[in-house]
Amino acid sequence: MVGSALERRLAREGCEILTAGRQELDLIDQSAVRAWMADRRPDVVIIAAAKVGGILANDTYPADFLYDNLMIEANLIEAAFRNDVEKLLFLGSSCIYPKFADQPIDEDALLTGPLEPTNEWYAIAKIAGIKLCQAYRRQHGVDYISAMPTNLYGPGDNYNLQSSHVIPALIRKAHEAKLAGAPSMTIWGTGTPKREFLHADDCADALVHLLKVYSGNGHVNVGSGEDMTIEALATLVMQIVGFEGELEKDLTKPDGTPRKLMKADRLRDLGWTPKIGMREGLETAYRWFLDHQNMAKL
Ligand code: GFB
Repeated sequence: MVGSALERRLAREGCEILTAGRQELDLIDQSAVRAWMADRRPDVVIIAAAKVGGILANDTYPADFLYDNLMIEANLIEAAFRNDVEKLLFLGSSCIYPKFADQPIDEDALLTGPLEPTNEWYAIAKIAGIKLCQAYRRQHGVDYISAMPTNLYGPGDNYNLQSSHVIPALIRKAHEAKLAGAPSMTIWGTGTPKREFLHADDCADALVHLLKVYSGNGHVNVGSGEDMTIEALATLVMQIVGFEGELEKDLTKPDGTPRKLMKADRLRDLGWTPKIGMREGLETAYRWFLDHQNMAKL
């Protein structure tokens, strides 16, 4: 999802875009990554690839989330260094911060408290990615930077209900409940956790901005600066989809971290603000789902 958004955004920049699709390159395979990098020799590398998923996938496959992400980032960063890549941008996640960090979460809250258990494996891998960039910068003087996006959504999202994040899950559930004429749809947990969301196209725009203007050691939060409860999100999705039934709660499913609104000041001070509002963003995501239902249901 983020890689495609970056391709759309970079098309306006007049640069040659090299992509490494899943079929073409296994990012977990160190020698394949080294060979690809030596052959293509990019000037800039953006690490948008990762093993990602929603709260249940993170909680169910801790080994995959830790191992795959450590390997992907370590292989890419080392291969980039060996091939004199001028600039590298590593993407992390807002789950790197402590479960009970003060809100909104400042970049400096990193490593100040225990992580949220449902996604600590993914978080540890992403923290290691930040530290790799800082270590290569410190030891080798290279311009490797890190950005921490909030929960993202948009075209190309994963709509599998077992592995998806909350927005695609709610879009699909509301759509299917509407078609079935169901009396209700079910959300996981209490509906009280708050989340901050950003459209993938806004995220891509922020990342290109960072590549142009930022060369610092510290990671930068990439968010909208606003959050909402899961229940409010579900109500908005139901309105957009046109499902008028009731909302049920499955309390056997986890809530995860109670809140993770990130402080947006660093990115705003660097001259970037989001452009796509929640309603507009959700409408475009729903349209993409309707146009790609066969693919989205895989
Ligand atoms: O988006 P989500 O799966 O990830 O869940 P996290 C956000 C909130 O939505 C949680 C609730 O409180 C869920 O319990 N929720 C309600 C649902 N209904 C549903 C549903 O049908 N599906 C899903 N998936 N959630 C992830 C991390 O945490 O956020 C990752 O696990 C990553 O590592 C990502 O950082 C951005 O926001 O809880």
